[in-house]
Amino acid sequence: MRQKSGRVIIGIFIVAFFAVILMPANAKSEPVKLSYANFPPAPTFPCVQMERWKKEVEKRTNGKVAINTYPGGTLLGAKNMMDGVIAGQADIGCLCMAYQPGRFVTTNATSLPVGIPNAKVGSLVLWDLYKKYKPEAFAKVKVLTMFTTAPTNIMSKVPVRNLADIKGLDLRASGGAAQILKAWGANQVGMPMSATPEALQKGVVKGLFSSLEVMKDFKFAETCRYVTVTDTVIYPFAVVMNIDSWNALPKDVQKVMEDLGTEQAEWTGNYMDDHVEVANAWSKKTHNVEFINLSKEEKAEWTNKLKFITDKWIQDAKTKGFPAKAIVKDIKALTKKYSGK
Ligand code: 3IO
Repeated sequence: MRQKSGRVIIGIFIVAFFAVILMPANAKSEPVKLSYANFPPAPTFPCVQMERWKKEVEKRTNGKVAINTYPGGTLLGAKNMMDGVIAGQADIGCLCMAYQPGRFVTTNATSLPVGIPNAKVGSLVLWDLYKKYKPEAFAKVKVLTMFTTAPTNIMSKVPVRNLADIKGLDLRASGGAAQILKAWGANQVGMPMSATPEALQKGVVKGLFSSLEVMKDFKFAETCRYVTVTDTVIYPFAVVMNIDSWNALPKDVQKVMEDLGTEQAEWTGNYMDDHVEVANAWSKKTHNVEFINLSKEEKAEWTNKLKFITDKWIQDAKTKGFPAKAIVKDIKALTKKYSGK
């Protein structure tokens, strides 16, 4: 009797011993490590949202995952972000879809001139559009969130007050925004944002067409002393994850990331809208940047020149087999919904 209970006690100790040395190794001390690549420098909005997402995921998973962030194209650059993530060179990557307009047809339709008023609305519209259509372009990745910039404006070294001023002017833009510049008669030069500081410095371009927070975050206000207020189209972004890295995650970690999708889109939109305000005040105060408002008649002419773009896009996308009319209709309806109209 005594001997038997002694063996039981030893048995319990052995089980407890292995439980103690094995369990923490699984459950606690070894977080899943994920790399997250981004193309522009750390102070810019795609990286600010990246750090916020990292912090939230690490917090909400109680340290089950550890995310290493790589801003500034140190792991993947602007144009190989999608393929790099698919190939597993990074677990997660943030990309600007405008840099590959033919690849992301459905989601890039949000950069048609349909009047998205700000980044918050843009981000929620884009994210809903993605969830509705689940475009084939993302079949090989897990999409974690999407968001947009605030509407685009002209930042330039020379003042642009009318269509005559913009005629033949070398201005940088990508994707949907590039088409807008062409329609206004500019000499549109295409390159990712990350290549723009050097192009401006070398004089390859005389300005750019993007959201205005870059005046501060890239210090473009040092060379571009003029802003022409057009508030035209947004640039759409996506955050994607390697599908094997995603499938390897514990279910509860996946849930944390999925639950963050809409919240992150809205957070980033809000951050962008607020930050544009901060940057505009800074540009005026620090570099005496002139904000040029087009007269009503002038503005009408500029808007007129963009009228063909959406119809042309519908025709082209339809030819490629996309439900183009429905996509545009949905973007317009979602824009109304989130604008509170
Ligand atoms: C952008 C891209 C990287 C960092 C900051 C940014 N602000 C607006 C954009 C949009 C964009 O990708 C572009 O090319 O204008």
